[in-house]
Amino acid sequence: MRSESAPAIRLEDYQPPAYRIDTVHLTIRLHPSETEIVSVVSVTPAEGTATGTPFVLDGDDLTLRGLALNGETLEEDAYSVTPERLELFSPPAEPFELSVTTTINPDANTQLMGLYRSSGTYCTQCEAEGFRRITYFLDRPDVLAVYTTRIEASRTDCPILLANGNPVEAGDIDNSDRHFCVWHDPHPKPAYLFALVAGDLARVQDSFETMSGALVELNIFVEHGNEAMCAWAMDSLKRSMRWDEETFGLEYDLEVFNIVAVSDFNMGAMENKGLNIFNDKYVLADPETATDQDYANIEAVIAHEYFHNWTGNRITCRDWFQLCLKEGLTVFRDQEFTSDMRSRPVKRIADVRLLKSHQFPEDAGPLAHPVRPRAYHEINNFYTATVYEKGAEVVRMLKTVLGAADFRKGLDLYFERHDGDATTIEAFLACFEDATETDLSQFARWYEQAGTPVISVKTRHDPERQTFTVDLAQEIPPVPGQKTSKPALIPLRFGLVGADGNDMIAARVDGIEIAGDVMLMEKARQKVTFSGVASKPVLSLLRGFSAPVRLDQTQSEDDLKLLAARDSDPFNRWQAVQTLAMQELLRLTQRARSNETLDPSHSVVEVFGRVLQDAELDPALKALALTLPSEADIAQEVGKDVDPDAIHAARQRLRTEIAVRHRAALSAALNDFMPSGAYSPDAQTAGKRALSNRALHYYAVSGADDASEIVWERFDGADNMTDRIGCLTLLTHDEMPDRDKALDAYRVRHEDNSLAMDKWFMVQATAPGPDTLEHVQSLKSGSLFEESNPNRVRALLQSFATGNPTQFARIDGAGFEFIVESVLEIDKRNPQVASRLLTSFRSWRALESVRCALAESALLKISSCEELSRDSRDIIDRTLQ
Ligand code: B3K
Ligand code: ZN
Repeated sequence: MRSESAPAIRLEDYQPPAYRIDTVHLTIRLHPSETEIVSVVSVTPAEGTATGTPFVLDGDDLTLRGLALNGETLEEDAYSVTPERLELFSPPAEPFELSVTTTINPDANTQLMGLYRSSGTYCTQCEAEGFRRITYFLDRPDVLAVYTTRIEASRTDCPILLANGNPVEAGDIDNSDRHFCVWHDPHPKPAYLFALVAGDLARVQDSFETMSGALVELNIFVEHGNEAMCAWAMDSLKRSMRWDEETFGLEYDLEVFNIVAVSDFNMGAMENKGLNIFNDKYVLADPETATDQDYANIEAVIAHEYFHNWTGNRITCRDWFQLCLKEGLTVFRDQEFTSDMRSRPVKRIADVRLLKSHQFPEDAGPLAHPVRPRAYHEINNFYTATVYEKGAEVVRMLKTVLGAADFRKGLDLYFERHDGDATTIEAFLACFEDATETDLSQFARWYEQAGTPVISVKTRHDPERQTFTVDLAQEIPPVPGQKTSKPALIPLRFGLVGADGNDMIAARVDGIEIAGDVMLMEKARQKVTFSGVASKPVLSLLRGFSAPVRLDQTQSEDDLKLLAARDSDPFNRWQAVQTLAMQELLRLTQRARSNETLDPSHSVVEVFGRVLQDAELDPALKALALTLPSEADIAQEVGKDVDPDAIHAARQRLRTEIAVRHRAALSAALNDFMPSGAYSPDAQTAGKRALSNRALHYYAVSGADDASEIVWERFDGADNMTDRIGCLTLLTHDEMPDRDKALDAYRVRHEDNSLAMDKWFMVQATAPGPDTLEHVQSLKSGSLFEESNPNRVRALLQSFATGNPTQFARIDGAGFEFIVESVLEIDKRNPQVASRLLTSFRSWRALESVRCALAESALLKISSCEELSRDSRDIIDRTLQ
């Protein structure tokens, strides 16, 4: 007997709550194994609620210790209780006060949802449904209450006591070691934004003056000894606060803003009101342990959580189906922040790479769902690339369709109209419709339909009539459970590039509406004709990746080369290089499958040489252009009957050919771009470092006599983590002579730093060598692996399953077996981490038949398991459907 799926929750079944909770007074007496929570809530029947309607509260793994209504202990026949539910059969028709006492065991909480301890620090994670693991409550985002939280704990163990809002009172309790602190949050909020932290933490303090002159105290709390690693996070926070004021007029609204870094956390960070809790990976940085990418990630995640204060907290979601209302919009906002802080084109390319590598496969596989899903079994499984990244693309398209000024008008109206609300996508779109008198009903389909639209493109030039015609057709490939799909409104930014690389000035004579340089495609098939086009242009379509679609367009190598060299849109320049590389990689993959000699095209290899030597290209962009599509990207493009070994062979072959052919230029680049002076994480210096490391990546396989020596010396002499880990990756992945020596040296150097050690695990887990699986298995049973730490699990197991296609999908099936066993083990302690790991099978049906059958039998093993969490049951059922 296998465990059954939980019933689906459906958007169409949404009912407003029968009762309101206006205020919550919590008293939390912390104890490692027996924490007591007294929750006093003031309850009012909602308008229209019939007298005597039962009051039903959510719980999860709770023990009820006391229950009183308006101060009187409730008779046992007045309610029923289980660990998952508390029901008052016939509550008063008038407003009433309910006092609920529960006890919980933070030390036994291995799920890391609700209240738990991480390295001795008490902390909480309540989104999506963790508050019900603390006390019985109406744990749904449309119940907004004002919270007052009193925390009591041992002063020795927990000198720091934090909750949401502002601190209002603190003191000792009866001359004991125990003390208390009371926090009050004046902003009504849903329970998922509740937070509490207590521990012995160091404080890094700063302040910020808001645009209206209020002084906000800023604190970052970390483990003692890590204070010096908070400077970047603090700087990022202050820049985020200023940016939101300058860009959207949005100001912070409490006296204090606290950030706490913890080492055991299921995801990146959490935007609890006034008390953001972070995975320490997104707070701590110094040149010795953090890469340039880490610095960029910290900046982005700090900004993202801060921006939630308005998009998520002040305006929250009515129900969890509306998750993209806060997540898509907030990702869009953090992307814009990074674009303003750094290079806009580089950020756009990075975001599109992420979208294509994470969201496109999700949309093309069994886990596909609309940006706003209509049903779920376990909401934690919907914090996906589709909700976040595609959700952000939809907001970006809205801006493109409306134009920047009208977009801002709509957003201003949203903040004005919905401040304090728990609302919906419909209400969000209505603000843009009302502010700009635009009908967005067709645009709304982006929220409703799963699947990545494919746009087929054909062009015709008529030299006699001097016209240029573009024929377009849009279609969403079949998605499981989605019967039909309707044409979406697709904004296509474009240019007609002349032989000199300049954009031609051409007038539209017929067809699709064009606003500025954007075609607004509305129908399934549409064409557009331009006049005054004397010579044949090259169509540069989807500039800046103006819509999350795939293009089905055949362009000649010459046309792509022109775009690669001259397109005025930096994104499409990068894209053209990638397309050329991808076409070549597909050809080489096919050869490898039929065991033919792999002979890369001379002219494609030349394109890389030209990029390398282009004196005008920004180094960061150049580094990106020189990065070949990943093996997973190629697999996606191959689409079906995927053979990871053939893909790997093809990619290695092209990389080596580029390296050998351009050895001299690479040698120059690796020195020319190596930044000198003290380490700085700024975008420009980081871009140079990226280029120098990219050059080294090729140089290492160029056959140069001094390659091994250079890589080792750079590794050994590195004064920053970016260079050190770059070299360690090369030494490990390319099995260079100093590999073991380097891995040992790294371990000895960083043994005490868990985040740096995660990188050590990740580098080894993603090495393509034939024995990596066995090596990963031994690392997993070794003393340095920590099963209870989600970062470590992700560093070793998730990176193996998602970043090592040849070993994960090994032809003997052992890679699949290993991950399945790991999922089953982890599922017992932490379902969220397990179910996330399980999603690494999402593209299993695209594999060639032998591997596909092996994957299926591994997955069936999970499916037949009797005791599976709801999280993993949901993923396995959908993966196998
Ligand atoms: N809102 C949180 C994610 C919560 C995930 C719950 N399983 C972080 C963020 O998106 O900012
Ligand atoms: Zn978010």
